[in-house]
Amino acid sequence: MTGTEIMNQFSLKGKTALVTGGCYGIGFAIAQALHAAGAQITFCATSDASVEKALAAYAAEGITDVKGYACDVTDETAVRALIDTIEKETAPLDILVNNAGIIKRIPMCDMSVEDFRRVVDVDLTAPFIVAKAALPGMIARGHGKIINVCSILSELGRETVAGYAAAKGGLKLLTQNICSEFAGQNIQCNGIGPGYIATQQTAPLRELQPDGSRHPFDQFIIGRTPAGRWGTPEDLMGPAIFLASDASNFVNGHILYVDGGVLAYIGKQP
Ligand code: NAP
Ligand code: GCO
Repeated sequence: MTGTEIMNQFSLKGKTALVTGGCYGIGFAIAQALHAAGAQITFCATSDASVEKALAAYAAEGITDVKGYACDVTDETAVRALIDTIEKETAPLDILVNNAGIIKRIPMCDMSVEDFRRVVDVDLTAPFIVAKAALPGMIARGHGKIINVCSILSELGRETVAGYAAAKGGLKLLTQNICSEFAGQNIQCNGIGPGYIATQQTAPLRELQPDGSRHPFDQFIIGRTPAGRWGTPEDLMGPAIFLASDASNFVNGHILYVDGGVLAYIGKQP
């Protein structure tokens, strides 16, 4: 291969992507990255208000050809309609990024089963619903890329996040299962497993204390991360382009952890 051909493997020119929850935080950064690599971007969020706000944020970044839709990813009928609309209004989907997610931090014995179910519904069942809706078209066209946004909590547990860790652990295995079932049809399904990333979702863990000092959890994460810092949404950009592009055509069922080394590290010695 020539140098140009090698670098062209990373291009997403002519591809269409759906990023669920691509309004801000990690989803927004991934959408920006796929757009920069040449893809046409679509995204969904929970409400028209979220979509409008996000469209303004994309425009502020100079991205005006993005399309946003209000769609609850846990609603199978709405998701099927969303995929149909995208395929009619934009183009058939080449890339799906299951990014939408929620967390509820509640000690397990205080957590209601409804709260547990809602987290699993959004973080695990919804990626199944959206992938199930996107796969038949991908199979018919002979190619497709699915990226599931997992977490280091796909591998580790911690206090107060029973629903989230159960869902993200399940999402890792759903990723492997989609690979197992559809790799033969040239579908690559991989996960990105962010470590602790500074977004709205983790803002409560970084709030300054009344005396101006850092939140104890913030200090804990800095100490637990060999890189010595929180990740940023931008840290997910390169990995997302890689997993969405032809450069990763033989990478399948893999979870690419983007965690500053957390999973490699036993913790600081005393
Ligand atoms: P975030 O800032 O809270 O953004 C979550 C996005 O998901 C929002 O756009 C939200 O839409 C959307 N969403 C939530 N429920 C939805 C639903 N039922 N239907 C459609 N959209 C829905 O989260 P983030 O921190 O960027 O995280 C993004 C993903 O990365 C999540 O899956 C999260 O679990 C995962 N993750 C995050 C971290 C981290 O440290 N931040 C680490 C590992 C993994 P609205 O704007 O309409 O609410
Ligand atoms: C928490 C955090 C995590 C992160 C992330 C870690 O309360 O422990 O919110 O769940 O969001 O998923 O990778």
